[in-house]
Amino acid sequence: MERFRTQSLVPRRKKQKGIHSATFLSSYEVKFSELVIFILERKMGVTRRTFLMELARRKGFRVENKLSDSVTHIVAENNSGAEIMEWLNVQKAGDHARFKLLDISWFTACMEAGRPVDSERKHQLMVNYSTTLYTPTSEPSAFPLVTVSQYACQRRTTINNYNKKFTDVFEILAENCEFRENEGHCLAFMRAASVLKFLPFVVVRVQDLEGLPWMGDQIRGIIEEILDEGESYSANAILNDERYKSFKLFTSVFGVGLKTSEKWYRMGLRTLEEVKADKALKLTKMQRAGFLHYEDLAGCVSKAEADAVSLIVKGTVRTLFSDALVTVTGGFRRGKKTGHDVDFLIALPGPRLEDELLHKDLLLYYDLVESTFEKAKLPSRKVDGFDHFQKCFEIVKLHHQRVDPSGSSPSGESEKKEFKDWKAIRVDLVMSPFEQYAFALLGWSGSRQFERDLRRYAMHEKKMMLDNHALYDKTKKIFLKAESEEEIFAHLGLDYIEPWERNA
Ligand code: DCT
Ligand code: MG
Repeated sequence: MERFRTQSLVPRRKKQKGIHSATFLSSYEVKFSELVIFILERKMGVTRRTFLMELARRKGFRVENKLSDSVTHIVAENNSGAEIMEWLNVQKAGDHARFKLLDISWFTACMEAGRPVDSERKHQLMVNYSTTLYTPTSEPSAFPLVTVSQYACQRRTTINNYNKKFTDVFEILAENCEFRENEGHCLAFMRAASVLKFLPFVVVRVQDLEGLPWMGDQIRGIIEEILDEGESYSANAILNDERYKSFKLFTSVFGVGLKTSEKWYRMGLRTLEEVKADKALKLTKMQRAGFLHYEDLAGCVSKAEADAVSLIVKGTVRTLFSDALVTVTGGFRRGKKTGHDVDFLIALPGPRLEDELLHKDLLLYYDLVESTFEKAKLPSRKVDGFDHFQKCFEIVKLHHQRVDPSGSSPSGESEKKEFKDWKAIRVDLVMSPFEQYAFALLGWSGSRQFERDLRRYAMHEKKMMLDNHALYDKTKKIFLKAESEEEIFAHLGLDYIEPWERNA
C-alpha cells in the first residue's frame, strides 16, 4: 500500500542506463547527523536509488554510497527483512543489530516531512531470528542462519529497549529470586531479559521467540501471559509480597545489603520507619549516612548531575595528580540517561592515592577500601567476582548551581526543601594502575550481565580467565597484556562492542 504513495513522489525505475552515482555526488549541508542512511539497490535499481539518494541529501540527510560502519538505517524496497539479512550476510556486514531495517515507506515519510520521522513498527522490516530465517508472514525459507548468541558479549544491546513490558516483569522476578537467594532462577530471568533487550523489534507473539537463546518453557509461559493478559500474575503477586516489599525498601538504603535486610526482616521489621525507630539496632557508619541522605540517594542521578560531579572529580584528582586518567564508567559510560550513582575509574602512574580524594567540604561520606591485589595471582574464576582495586564509596555534595540548567535536575523536589541548595550523590571511585587500566575500564563499564557473559565466554569458549585486573590464557599459561578494551576483545576473538552497545 505504502508503495503507491512513493510513486507520486519519485519516479519509478526507468530503463535508463549509464547514470553513475558519482554524477550526483553533492555537498549539501547535513541537517540530521544522528542518522546515516544506506539505500539498498537490490530490486530497486541503480537509477531510482541514485535519485532517492540525491533527494535525501538535498533535504539534509546523510546518505552513504557504501555500507560503511557509520550506517544506522538501511532502506529497502520490495525486500523482506529476511532477504536483507541474507544480503547483509553476503556483504559480511558483521553484527546486524546495529542497523534499523526500514521499508521505503519510512523513507518516503521522511522526505514528505522534510525531517527524520519515527522509524515506528509499521515501517520496520521484521526479522525473525530463528534457526531458519523467515518473515513473520511467510513460510520458513532456505535463507542462511542468523542465530542470536547465548553470550551478551556477542550481542549489541543499546539503551533502546523495545520489549520493556517484558523485561520489567523479568527484572522483578529476578530481583525476587535474588532476595530469596535463588541464584539459578535469578540468572534465568536476567538472561531472558537481556536477550529481549537486544531484539530490534517488539515481540508481539510467542513465535517471535523462535530460535532465541534462554527462552525455556517457563520464560515463554510468562511472555505468553503478558501477551494475552497485558500483565504477569506472578510479578503482580511479588509486588504485593511482604518479604519482597520489605527487602526492596531495606536495600534501597545505601549500605544495606541482603544480609542486613534478612536480619531486619527476621526481627519483624517491615518499613524504614520501623528500622529507624528501633533504637537497639546498631547501624554501620555507611547505613547511617544512607538514612541521613535517603531521599536524595533513593532518587535517580541525572546525566546533567553526573556531568557536574564529573567536573568536580576530574578537577580535584588532577590538582593532586596532574597525569591521572579519570574516566566515567558504569551506566553513564553506556549512554544511560539516569543512574543510581556515578562511577569513575582513576588510573595513576605512581604509588596509590591516599584518602584526600575530594575537597573535604564536598564529601558527605566516604569509605576507603584498600587494595588487596596480589601480583601474578591468576584472575578470579568467579563470573560475579569482585576486584581488588583500592576504591572509595562516597556521597558527594553537589550544589545545584553546578548542575547544568538544561539538565533534568528534579526541580520540583528541590524547591520544596527551601534551605537545601545541594543534592547528595553516590560516587564510586576505583583506582587502578596504568597496566590494568583497560581491564578495569572494561570491568567497570558493565552492564552486569555483559560482564558475566564476557567472563563466561572467556572461560568456556577460549579457556581464558578474565577479571578486572588481567586476562590469563590457560592453554598457553600466559597473561595477555592489553592497553585498550579493543585489545581485550581481540584477545578473546570477539568483535569489539562499543560501551553504548553493552546495555545487556
Ligand atoms: N559491576 C559488576 N558486577 C557487580 C557490580 C558492578 O560487574 N556485581 C560493574 C558493572 C557496572 C559497574 O560495575 C558499576 O556498577 P553499578 O553502578 O552498580 O552499575 P551501573 O550499570 O552503573 O548501574 P546504575 O546506572 O544503576 O548506576
Ligand atoms: Mg553506576
